Amino acid sequence: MAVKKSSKKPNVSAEELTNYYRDMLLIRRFEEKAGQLYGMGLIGGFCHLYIGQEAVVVGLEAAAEEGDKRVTSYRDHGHMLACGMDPNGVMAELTGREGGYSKGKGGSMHMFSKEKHFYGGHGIVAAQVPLGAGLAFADQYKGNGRVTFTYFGDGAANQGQVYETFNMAALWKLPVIFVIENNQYAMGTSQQRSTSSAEIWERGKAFGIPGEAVDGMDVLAVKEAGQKAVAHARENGPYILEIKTYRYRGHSMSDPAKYRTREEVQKMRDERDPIESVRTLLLEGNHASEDDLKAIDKEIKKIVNESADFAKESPEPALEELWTDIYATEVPQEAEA
Ligand SMILES: Cc1ncc(C[n+]2csc(CCOP(=O)(O)OP(=O)(O)O)c2C)c(N)n1
Ligand SMILES: [Mg+2]
Repeated sequence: MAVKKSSKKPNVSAEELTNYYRDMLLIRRFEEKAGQLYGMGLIGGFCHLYIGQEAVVVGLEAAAEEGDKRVTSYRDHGHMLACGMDPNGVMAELTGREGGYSKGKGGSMHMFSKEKHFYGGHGIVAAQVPLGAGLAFADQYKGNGRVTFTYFGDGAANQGQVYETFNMAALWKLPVIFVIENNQYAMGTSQQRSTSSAEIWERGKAFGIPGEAVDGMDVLAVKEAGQKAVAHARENGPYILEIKTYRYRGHSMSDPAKYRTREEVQKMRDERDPIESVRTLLLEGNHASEDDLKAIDKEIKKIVNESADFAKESPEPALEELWTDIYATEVPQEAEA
């Protein structure tokens, strides 16, 4: 498997490395808290955690510029936090409260932020892929130089609409990066059982779309590949990043996880954890002390605990809200760039 890794002696500042550590830790602790609130019955419906996959969004956000867009599936909390959405608003939405990004009416899978150029949160597998190409089409039409990160899973990669989208994106040279988050499982089905080829990104070759496989447990490798993909997409059209990653938790909170062994998960946690490896780089490079890292941990826990308190204190939406936000009341004449 030709997976791109970053060099062991990274050309990266202590500050940058510390930021990646902090951003990945925020996602991890936020997701752990969401898991707890789910267990307490404070979050209803579906809830798909991102634990294990943090380096993917953090690495790619490091390659994005202001105004670039992102769209993803239902496993979306990490994407929202990584692009700068407010943890309070995300947690309040998970708990179905008024202070949430969709006023408590969307839940885990249906959040949106025009301000942060985050276009959801989609519950239908692969449905966001043509939408991502559509966002890229709009940017190309406006000539604003923006790119769209269109995230989807290894399971979604077996959907027909992905290939209809590849065709049009290649034909029109749309500024889109197709990010396949290959976490090796689609719900309860491993990639080996469901997918004819191990290297999903190679399917782009049939459409003339270049791409590569990337080590998704290495945030620096993801960032490097992301920068290359962004440069390509801005000038020449679509690019595919198949990011090999792993989810530690079940598919959703209601997954008995009988399709893999505990040992497999433990091995990944012990040997490949993306946060632990940045921690090691920080300590071994003398960029941070144990105390510095403890202070970051404390700071992150505070943010996450505050988001849980905010969510619990925010009221449920009023009954009248059932009748709002159903139809668009305004049609934008000229959307901003
Ligand atoms: C069109 C459609 N078919 C089936 C489902 C049920 N479903 C939800 S997630 C999922 C698996 C997707 O796996 P993958 O794309 O690898 O993403 P991951 O959950 O691993 O992030 C399935 C089959 C759905 N939501 N939509
Ligand atoms: Mg998957």
